[in-house]
Amino acid sequence: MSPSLGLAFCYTNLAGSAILQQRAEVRRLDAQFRFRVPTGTGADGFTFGVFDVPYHLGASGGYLGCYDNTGTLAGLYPSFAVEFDMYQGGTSGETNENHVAVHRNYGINNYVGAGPSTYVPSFDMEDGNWAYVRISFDNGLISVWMNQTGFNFGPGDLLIDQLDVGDVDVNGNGRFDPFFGYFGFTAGTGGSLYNQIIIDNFMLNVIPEPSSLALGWIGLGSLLWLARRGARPIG
Ligand SMILES: [Ca+2]
Ligand SMILES: [Ca+2]
Ligand SMILES: [Ca+2]
Repeated sequence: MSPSLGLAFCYTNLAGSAILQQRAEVRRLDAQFRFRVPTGTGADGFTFGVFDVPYHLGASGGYLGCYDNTGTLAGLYPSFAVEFDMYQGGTSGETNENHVAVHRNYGINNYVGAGPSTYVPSFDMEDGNWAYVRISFDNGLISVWMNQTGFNFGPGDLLIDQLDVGDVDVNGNGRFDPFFGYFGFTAGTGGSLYNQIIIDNFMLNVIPEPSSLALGWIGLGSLLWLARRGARPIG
């Protein structure tokens, strides 16, 4: 039986993260997992991201445990995240409560692409059924596939197609350059909550490059839970 990760909590206004404690070069990677949201009152969602530190934890609520709510971090550190957002918040320009988006550098307003809630799955992510996800990243271009039928993704499951994350390494040249980072999940609850966001069948392949550290395929058992008090203070 595959290990599972329970993200989110039976309490409001909390943030959490589970981040692999092994640093690797962020250049090409492939990740897949499935998730479901069985119970709760509807907020907020989670991210799969690349972080500059192994203990990152952002703010709760619509910040999804990933983003900075004070501006202390936003724009300053190499990072990006694919968010699975199931609550329409009032502060980030969202126009729906069921979207996937790519944000960079811990900024809730630093979304990549056409709009903060442009990429809408063909199903309701909080309907309690398993949602299957594949994320691929290739030298700055990120693609996301999703369905509710299984890991055999077809062209119709492609939700985000080679979106350019841009200068996430923050060296100022306007384009992606490889950097070293950490991989994992974050989540947040707000005034409403999900009792659980269950993630399993997680596989990550950080694809080897000459002269770089290869992680190979790893699974969910490698992730480490972090408590709120163990995180970098941002607020
Ligand atoms: Ca969002
Ligand atoms: Ca939201
Ligand atoms: Ca750059």
